[in-house]
Amino acid sequence: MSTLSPEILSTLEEQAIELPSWAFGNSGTRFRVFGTPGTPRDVYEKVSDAAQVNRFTALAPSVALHIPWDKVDDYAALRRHADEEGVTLGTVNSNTFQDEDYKFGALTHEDDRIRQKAIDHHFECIDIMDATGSRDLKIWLAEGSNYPGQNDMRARQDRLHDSLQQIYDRLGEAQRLVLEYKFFEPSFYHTDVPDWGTSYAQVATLGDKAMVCLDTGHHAPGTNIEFIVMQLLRLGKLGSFDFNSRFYADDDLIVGAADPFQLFRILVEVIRGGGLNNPDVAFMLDQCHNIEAKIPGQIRSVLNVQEMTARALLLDRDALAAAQSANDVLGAQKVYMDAFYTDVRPALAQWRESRGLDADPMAAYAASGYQERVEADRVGGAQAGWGA
Ligand code: PSV
Ligand code: MN
Repeated sequence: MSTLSPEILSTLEEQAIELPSWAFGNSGTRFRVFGTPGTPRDVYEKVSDAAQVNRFTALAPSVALHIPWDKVDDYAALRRHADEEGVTLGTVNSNTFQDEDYKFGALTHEDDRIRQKAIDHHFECIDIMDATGSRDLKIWLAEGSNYPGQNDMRARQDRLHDSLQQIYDRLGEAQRLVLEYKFFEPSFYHTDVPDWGTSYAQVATLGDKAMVCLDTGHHAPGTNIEFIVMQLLRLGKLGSFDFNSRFYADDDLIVGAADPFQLFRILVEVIRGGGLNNPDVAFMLDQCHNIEAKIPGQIRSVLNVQEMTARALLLDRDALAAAQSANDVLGAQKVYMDAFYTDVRPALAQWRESRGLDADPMAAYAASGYQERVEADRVGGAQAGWGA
């Protein structure tokens, strides 16, 4: 008998996880970016690679773009290409961290010319969203300062609000802005949007179409991320996840690799707060594959999210509620851990086959010949990468 009920399976069937276009390009550290045969040279090839992940998992129907990395002349043509590959174009990520002008800030910059340039970049992103049919504009800001006293932090918050308001006012009816926070890096003393509270405070003043983006790698070690998930869902402001995992800093490793139990705890709160398969709460990956193969790295990632969602759905909420209201500490913990320790992989493999998918998407991709084909075809040109 399957460990997963028909109700759980039909919930899982709805799951959708957006892939980042940059995961298919080369990436690395400041020490070295290693090239890989077959790496896409442009966004068309990135979209084709992303489509492979969806083909073998039915979990990843959309691809997030990064501007200007994925800029093209004809977005209608890119949209058609995505459509032919069976995916859609998703979140548009802005970029205010690679231009000389942004050395001391962008949306918070005290020079009006530079701040306007950063605002205009977001207007351009919204124009692109109109052409691609994307709903979400994701804003992650690198700005902050490196030394105490370097900047007036308060004035920067005020300018940030003003900039975000101008961007927000440009959004279409069905479009949203999600503001991502990160506690440090590249700024080392203060960051203008360092935590969920700051992101929440900024988006709350903008309006209903502005939400918080929670990147799981953007917290200090030991942070109780599931508490933040609970609170943002409670406040109706959790707009999206950037899933990945970390050992030390913003490692952007495969989600569920460093701490599978943390992923379970997060998904338990997502389900508790009504955030699963809820269009208001977008699931995305934000990862880089510095040394492992990229397409299988993304396949592994979406499967990890699916497997942990299945375990979280197995949680016996009635038994947990009974133990909680009896203050049965050990009983509650047993119910919680029983779900976490249930191996759902055989049941998911069986279910995949019943839906016409391969039981083992990793093996099926490896046997498909796609990798060999792109390695042979993608000769010449400049390989795409994070930051280019
Ligand atoms: C930089 O830390 C970062 O990883 C953010 O998490 C963004 O979501 C991503 O880059 C894309 O800009
Ligand atoms: Mn992110």
